[in-house]
Amino acid sequence: MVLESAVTDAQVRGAPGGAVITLVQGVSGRFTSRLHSERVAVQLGVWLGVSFTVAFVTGLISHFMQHPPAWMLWPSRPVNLYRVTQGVHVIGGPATIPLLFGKLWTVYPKLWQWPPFRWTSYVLYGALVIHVTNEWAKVRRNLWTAECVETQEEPRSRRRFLGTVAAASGLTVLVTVGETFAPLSKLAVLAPRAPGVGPQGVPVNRTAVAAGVSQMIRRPDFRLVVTGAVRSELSLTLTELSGMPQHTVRLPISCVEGWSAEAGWTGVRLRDLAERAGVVPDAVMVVESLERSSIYRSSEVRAPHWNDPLTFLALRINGSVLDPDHGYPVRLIAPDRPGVLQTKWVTRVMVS
Ligand SMILES: Nc1nc2c(c(=O)[nH]1)N[C@H]1C(S)=C(S)[C@@H](COP(=O)(O)O)O[C@H]1N2
Ligand SMILES: [Mo]
Repeated sequence: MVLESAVTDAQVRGAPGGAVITLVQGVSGRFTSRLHSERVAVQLGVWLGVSFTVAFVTGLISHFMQHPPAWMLWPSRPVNLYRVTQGVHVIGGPATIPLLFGKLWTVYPKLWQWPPFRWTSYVLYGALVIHVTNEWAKVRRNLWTAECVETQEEPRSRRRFLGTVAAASGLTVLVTVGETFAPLSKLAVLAPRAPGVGPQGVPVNRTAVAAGVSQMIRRPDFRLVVTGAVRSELSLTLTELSGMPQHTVRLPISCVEGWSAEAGWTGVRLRDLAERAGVVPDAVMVVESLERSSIYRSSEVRAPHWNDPLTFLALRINGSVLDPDHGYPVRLIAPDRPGVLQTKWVTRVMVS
């Protein structure tokens, strides 16, 4: 949980940032290494520009998927979109650090200009754009023009340096990517969770005990209620819910922490429940958990998602009844959606 909010925060604040904006320019006489050069700085700058752009855009996607303004309707397809954008966001973050250190070292003479205050990712990215615009002449001179000065430094040491930075970056990807790419899960020493590790082969962030629901979810008078702006309110026992048409789908849980894990989910389509209750097509549904106090105890399901035939109130995972930690007796599972919005221990659907 701590990690989870840290990740979300970092997305918004754009760590590990401030440094880049001050990085610039050339060589001061006191710094003798040929790697304190404009050319190396430009090459690393291009890599950094790409990785910052990717981090910024995927961070915005995650932020607005979790907290969409009223006018914003996220698509429910492709089903793995969020899994990919958030995987890239979290796994790409650490990979940027070696690039950043490489560039910091290259422009070391300028380092004392480090800003003494914190940037938001927006300010940071805006500043980065200004920086790149300012430095554009150098980029052109060093990357694309024939006058490109191989004599400026010994090319072999430059290549070795850039190679080392790239390798360090690649290594951090290698030891994280297993959190979402199962074949490399054994290498995922930097990952908070690994696919396949957890009850029923799927990782868990918040257990039923931690959420304080382990007694409530076993009560024989459990009901799933569909209420609010409906033609006829529903109040279904577990037996009635299992008596409705059951479907199976393979969908991932894609946590904002960057890990993701796919599973087979079986249950009732949310749109079948909506139809039975008589819900208007553009209604907003709020799925509520038995969990009492948590920011993840409910989540909003807007029309593109609840109309999607892949959006379920799931009763089973990989063929067996949900483990308490996966949301027994009922949990939401929907395509292209952050894990934080895949509400567990669902007992009520409020329609508005
Ligand atoms: N009620 C409730 N639902 C919740 C959570 C929670 O803390 N409470 N955690 C969410 C988060 S952050 C994730 S990543 C997924 C994880 O689902 P899993 O534990 O089945 O893998 O559940 C989501 N659903
Ligand atoms: Mo999550």
